[in-house]
Amino acid sequence: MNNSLTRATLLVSLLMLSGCELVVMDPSGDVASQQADLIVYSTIMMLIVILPVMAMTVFFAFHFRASNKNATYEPDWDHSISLEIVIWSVPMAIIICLAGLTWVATHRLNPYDPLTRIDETTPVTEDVEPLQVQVVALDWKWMFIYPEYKIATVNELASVVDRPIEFKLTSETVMNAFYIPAMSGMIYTMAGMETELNAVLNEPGSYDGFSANYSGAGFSHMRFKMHAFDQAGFDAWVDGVRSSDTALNRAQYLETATPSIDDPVRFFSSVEDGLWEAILNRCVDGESLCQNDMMMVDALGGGGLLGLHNREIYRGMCLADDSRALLALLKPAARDQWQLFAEY
Ligand SMILES: [Cu+2]
Repeated sequence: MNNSLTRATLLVSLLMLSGCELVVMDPSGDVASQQADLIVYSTIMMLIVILPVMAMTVFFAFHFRASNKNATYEPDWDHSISLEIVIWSVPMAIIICLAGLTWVATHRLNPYDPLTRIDETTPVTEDVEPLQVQVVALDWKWMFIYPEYKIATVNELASVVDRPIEFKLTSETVMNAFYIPAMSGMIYTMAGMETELNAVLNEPGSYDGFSANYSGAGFSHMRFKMHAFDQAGFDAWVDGVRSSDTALNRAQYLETATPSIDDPVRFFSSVEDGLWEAILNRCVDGESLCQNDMMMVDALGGGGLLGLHNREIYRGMCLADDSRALLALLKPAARDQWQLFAEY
């Protein structure tokens, strides 16, 4: 009874493990398949050490067992140059190879770099425009803004097969990790910061996406579907989103951003201008000082205790989409200097 239970548990966990491997090891996006290759090559390389060690463990335990009188007993043996050479050179060679492989792969797959190829045989040509998607991790749902189409969704993402996608990501509150295993590795989202991911999906289908970084009560429901359509399917999807009767303005954003668990898919027919910059700079409510303006205030002498009075002066003046407007107002002559400073 106990034995069959153990066996059943083992079988179930093996089946579950094979389920995980299917997506990660057989993905539908070029970036993820290169990452899967890296996992395979590294594993094979490490097995060069692991397999002989495991085999030798069994062999030594068996060969030098107490009852085997044929095994030579050498209690005073202490050093062997040839053994030392094998023990040190093989792992060192493997580490050098692993390091080289990882170095090349991580630089080639840098998520901030635009894609250079769509798949193994197709390079990205100059006329290919990546699909822009702005991602906001909310408590506990995902918001996706399509600046090119001026639409937005919650908990549903769509793309065109073989069209590179350029994600810009941020979070409204705590850290999350944006992860679509079929497409690429995960990338963190953090409030007040913009991370980036370049990826592509090469096969039509519907893929799972979720947060891979624990973020509180509704975390386990922070899931969405990513669709990869052909161009016609994508256009139809965009039309579907456009036919929604809700527009995404600042008030609507703040309402959507209130914590909620297990949210349905939502569509927004339009997106207010400058919303992404306001989200990124944490001033959607129009009350808070935008972070880029705050940084500028700091550059102008600081907003600490001594500069507290500045807050009232700056309130309402700063617009996220023109961070230099305030400076121009305060110090017109410094505007060009700031430009230099920003470039530096
Ligand atoms: Cu970590």
